[in-house]
Amino acid sequence: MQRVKNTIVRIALNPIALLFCFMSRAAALASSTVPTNIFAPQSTPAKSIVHLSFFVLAITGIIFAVVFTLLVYSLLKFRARSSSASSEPAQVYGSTQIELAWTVIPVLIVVVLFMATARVVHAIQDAPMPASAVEVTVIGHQFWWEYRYPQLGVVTANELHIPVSDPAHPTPTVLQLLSADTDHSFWIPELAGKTDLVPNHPNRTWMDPEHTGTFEGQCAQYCGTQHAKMLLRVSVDTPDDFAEWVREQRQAAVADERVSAGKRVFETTACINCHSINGTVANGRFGPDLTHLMSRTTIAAGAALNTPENLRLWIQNPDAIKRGSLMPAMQLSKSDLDALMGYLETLR
Ligand code: HEC
Ligand SMILES: [Cu+2]
Repeated sequence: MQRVKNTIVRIALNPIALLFCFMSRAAALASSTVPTNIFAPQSTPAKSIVHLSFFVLAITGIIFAVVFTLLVYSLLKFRARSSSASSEPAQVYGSTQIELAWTVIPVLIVVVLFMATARVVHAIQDAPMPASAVEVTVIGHQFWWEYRYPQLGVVTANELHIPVSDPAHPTPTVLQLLSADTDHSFWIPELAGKTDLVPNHPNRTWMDPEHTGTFEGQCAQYCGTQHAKMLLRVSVDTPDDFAEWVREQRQAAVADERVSAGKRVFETTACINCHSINGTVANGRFGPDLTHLMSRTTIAAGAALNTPENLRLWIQNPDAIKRGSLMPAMQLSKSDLDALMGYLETLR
């Protein structure tokens, strides 16, 4: 008896808990500065997805309202009465009309939803791109993002820079999505729909943001231990800022005589097997390109801000910031670490 009672209490409490959960989430959304918001699209693909979602929500909302009203009506109108306790309600068997209605109507609804979705998929996937489009190859790694701009000769990591797209002269960015290891998913809710990065199966998406600013996202496909710290940051720049950023990124790493000791530490340890620094012997591709490390605001795919303390901690012990990342703790002596830090801080 106690068990039955417990179960009933639990079932009754569940929706209440759920409601509280939603309410607190909604309050948090309303009060805080939300990093991302699927209801505030800033780019054509994200907009068509939001419109489609509202359309689907409207149709399913109408279905819900109709079914719920009929249910409540029937429950009240036809509820058991003491006067009719012994008799059965009218039984309907094999009515062709009813059978047809509840087969044809749902089929029609599904067809409408299917067509609306297919239209949006086609509009996004097969959109013609102007010659001015910026091409970026995005490569998902456990647990960071590599960005290559083949037309511009730029290679960077984790923080994507793209130009704002003026609707009068669109400069969309086309992303070629690849993976170096396992499935990842690229998702900047305000700019474009979720698209997977699948090994040996290039995918494609694009975005044409109307406003400058920083947009955030996150790997949306579980890809291993540190999937949760595989964040995305997109900086949408004015055309001038973008051109300036490209100009800076194309330059070889700064060669400063005063930090040659630190450079030597870098070039004589395993760092160079995994990292590239343009203009040095380091040309590893297992980890992020470090040529312009200091131009990024975060390290380790958004896991920490790029401050001298965090950078030092990261090189001493990556697990302290991102447990399970694929960079080993390099066990450098204090003097080597000091020299190395001096060098890394010049990589603007
Ligand atoms: C076995 C390969 C490997 C070695 C060796 C290695 N790293 Fe890394 N490193 C990585 C990987 C992988 C990441 C990305 C980790 C992540 O974000 O999940 C990384 C990230 C970094 C980052 C952060 C870059 C960014 O923009 O997020 C820095 C800085 C860095 N490594 C410096 C070094 C230095 C300095 C050394 C040598 C003392 C070194 N690494 C040795 C693989 C390696
Ligand atoms: Cu991932």
